[in-house]
Amino acid sequence: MTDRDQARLTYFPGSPFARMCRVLVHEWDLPVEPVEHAFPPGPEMYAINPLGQVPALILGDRTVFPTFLVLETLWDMAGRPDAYRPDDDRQPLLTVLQMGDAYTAACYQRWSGLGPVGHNAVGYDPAARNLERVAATLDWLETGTAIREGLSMTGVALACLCLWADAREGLDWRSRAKLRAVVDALSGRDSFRATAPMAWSYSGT
Ligand SMILES: N[C@@H](CCC(=O)N[C@@H](CS)C(=O)NCC(=O)O)C(=O)O
Repeated sequence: MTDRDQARLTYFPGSPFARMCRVLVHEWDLPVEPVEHAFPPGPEMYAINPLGQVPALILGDRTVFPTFLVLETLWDMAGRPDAYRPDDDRQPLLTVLQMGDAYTAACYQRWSGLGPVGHNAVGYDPAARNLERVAATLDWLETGTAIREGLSMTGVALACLCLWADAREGLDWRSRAKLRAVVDALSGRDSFRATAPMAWSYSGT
């Protein structure tokens, strides 16, 4: 059995990062078995990925993480289709993924009910700053050339984050016409329909 035959992908049903990978597995019909894990993750997740996070792509005795490398590996397994052009796409893809880290960090800070516990020696609110980063990155994508129509890895990453925001906290991404067109088109694909996150909202109580 080759590494490719043994491929497994860890995911939580709600995870936007894992969804990017699940979408591509679906789109490219890759022999990768999605393996669902419970959220919040237990300590056993650290044995798979030292960051304790999904997604991780298990290829025999090699485990690939974080998301960026999982996406590049899936693209490689698919025969390097045009959905990713590394010279042009590496920077925007990584930037979108880091925007996702900033956005999820801001959301989780709020959903965990945490507030100030002492003097703020940093000079800004990290959650607010993360949301500023998200807005600035969306503007950068809207005005630049990084997002292409159709199936692209950067577009898939962006769409999974925007649609996760719709299913959770809410984020004003639809006011950006180019991003809206790309995300709306992707969201109608079977791969997106098959991997949609369940709705959830923070009640604050
Ligand atoms: N920067 C990470 C982000 C992955 C991530 O945030 N995964 C979330 C689910 S969307 C997770 O596993 N959260 C559990 C935790 O952080 O303990 C990557 O690129 O893989």
